[in-house]
Amino acid sequence: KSIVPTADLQSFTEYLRGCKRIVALLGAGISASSGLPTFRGAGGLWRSHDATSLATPEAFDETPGLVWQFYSYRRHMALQADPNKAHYALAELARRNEDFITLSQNVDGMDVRQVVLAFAFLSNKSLFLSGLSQRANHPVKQLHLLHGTLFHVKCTNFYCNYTEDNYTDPIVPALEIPKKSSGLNPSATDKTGEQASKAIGEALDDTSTEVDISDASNPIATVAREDLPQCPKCEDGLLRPGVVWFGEPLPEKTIGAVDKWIAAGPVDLCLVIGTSAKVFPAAGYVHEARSQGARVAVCNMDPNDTPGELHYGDWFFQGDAGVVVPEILR
Ligand code: BJW
Repeated sequence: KSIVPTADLQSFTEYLRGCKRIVALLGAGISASSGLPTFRGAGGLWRSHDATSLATPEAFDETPGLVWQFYSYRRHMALQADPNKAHYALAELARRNEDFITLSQNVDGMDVRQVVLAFAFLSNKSLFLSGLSQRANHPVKQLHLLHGTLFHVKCTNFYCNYTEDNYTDPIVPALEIPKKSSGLNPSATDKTGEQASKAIGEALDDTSTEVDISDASNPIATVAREDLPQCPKCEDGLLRPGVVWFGEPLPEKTIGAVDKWIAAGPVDLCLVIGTSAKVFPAAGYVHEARSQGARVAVCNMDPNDTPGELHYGDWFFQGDAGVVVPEILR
């Protein structure tokens, strides 16, 4: 049974059928459907820290160990998450319509150029390595990662330009997520030594045995600066995640490509999915599309999280993006 009101669904699908130029702005809510945490509201706390307070150059300067623990945890989670039905529905829309672009604020993916390389060189492995939208087979030319990716790292030394793609989990041993005691002891069981070590190996591979370090009641060790990822080129700077923090510019090429697409003609429809639309310049694209005459369709769990006010002719679809998006794009 559909959770989307029939009248809204009908008027939306009729309008969608006539649309040529469509832009979707994605936020953490779409990945929440795949089990990844959001930034604001419920789920916006990492240990006792507001997630947005860790996403700043100042936080990295002051407490690089804590900030790396936060990002290392998120890299680990993103590598294990699977795309959900919303990612697949958007990928399908992109395949049907070359004039549809997705602007993702999420960093669980990788740079478009690198996805192409990964597909060429790694074949099946790339399915594991790339981000949620890419793994749902979203055409890469139509996908723009506004806030970078967790799997790109760069040197913090102003005079060094070192960058690399890095999927190693953990990126350095000091950032390994501790395991709970498995409770298995080969000598205390009636298993053979081989059976017991296999059971222990399985238990150690099982993420459910990991300590949930996002929960502040579980203690974590302080990681010393010298144990954090170091730049192999200048051998002086720390490496940092290649994401866009507050106060930093968005990737120039990405913004250039998006601005060119926006300028190429009026946008008919703007989908705003799982984002509080509070962060600029990303949220500004909704206003820009609207100023060109686009109608706006918002999908969010929270009816109060909309980009400014909804206007006459806009739609609000309340619910889990993983359920609502495939329904409205069917
Ligand atoms: C569900 C759901 C489910 C849950 N289904 N829904 C203009 C005006 C005012 C301020 C500014 C401005 N222009 C720039 C600024 C400053 C600043 C800014 O915007 N500040 C605001 C807070 C006011 N912007 C910047 O600093 C940007 N840089 C910049 O402007 O540079 C200029 C410059 C030019 C030249 C030289 C130098 C500088 C950079 C912004 C970077 C944002 N970075 C982060 C961290 C990225 C790395 C990381 O991931 O750790 O990006 S912050 C964080 O917020 C992250 C997100 O991408 C971004 C947006 O969050 P999002 O995705 O909307 O998440 P939530 O949690 O807020 O919302 C989730 C939503 O989902 C909620 O609504 C839920 O209800 C919903 N939901 N489950 C559907 N299952």
